[in-house]
Amino acid sequence: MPHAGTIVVLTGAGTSAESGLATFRGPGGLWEGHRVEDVCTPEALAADPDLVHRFYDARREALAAVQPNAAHRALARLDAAWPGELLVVTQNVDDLHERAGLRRLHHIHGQLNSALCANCWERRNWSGDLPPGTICPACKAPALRPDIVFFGEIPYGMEEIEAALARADLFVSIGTSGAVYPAAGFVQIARYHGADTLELNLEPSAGSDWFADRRYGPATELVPDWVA
Ligand code: BJW
Repeated sequence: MPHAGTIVVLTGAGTSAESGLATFRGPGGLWEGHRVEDVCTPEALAADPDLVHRFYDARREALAAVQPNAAHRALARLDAAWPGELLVVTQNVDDLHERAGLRRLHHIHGQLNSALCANCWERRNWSGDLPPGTICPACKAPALRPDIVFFGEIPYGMEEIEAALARADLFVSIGTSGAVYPAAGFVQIARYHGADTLELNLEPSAGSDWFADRRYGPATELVPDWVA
């Protein structure tokens, strides 16, 4: 049971794994068939837009076929019931938290169901395929790309997130490997400012030593137990 006024929760690919979406690293991971530098950098997008757009079209299609799981639903219950401040920061580009009913949510790495104009930087909802060269309805440039934060790009909302971490009483990390910054450093920021820290994961993450409390198992069991 959460016991603090301000809670910041960080979620990663492990939160959606039991819905049927592959995680990134490890056996069976999303990048097994793709080199990360082929699909997930601005340079790769410029060099081979067809490959990158196809990769995200396939991810968007996979997302349409899956449903939120018990971990997403438990966080939505926490959101509905928690009278204090709550911010769920997700690294996931899926929309399973929203579909479970979570409202206090921030997508730090962008969203599959969104497109970004590389000319005017307007973001808009997007469903279905997004071929390279798609015209931006706002500025008319053929510059719509997946609204995804690639390596070397600045994650969304860092100022708001760092402020929330600084006043957090509790920081909880769920289903993330702790391999990608800045999210991997959130536990250190929260600790520095005096928050309690809890890791919920299938196995210890790269940053597990930073957490005061650690529980290991599937997110669909750990998260409902924690929220109950
Ligand atoms: C379960 C489970 C179950 C499984 N139940 N658990 C050197 C040092 C430090 C930093 C850098 C460096 N060189 C470069 C950098 C920066 C770079 C970085 O971190 N690189 C590292 C590789 C070292 N970062 C960036 O470039 C970022 N931008 C940046 O830093 O800008 C500068 C700046 C920052 C802040 C302010 C101002 C300026 C951008 C990073 C963008 C990451 N993008 C991706 C792709 C998104 C699109 C897509 O989905 O395709 O985001 S990479 C990928 O990794 C994706 C994820 O969100 C992210 C994290 O992955 P996640 O979620 O942790 O998944 P996995 O697969 O790694 O782990 C799954 C976990 O789940 C495991 O732990 C399992 O055990 C667990 N699990 N089943 C519970 N059932």
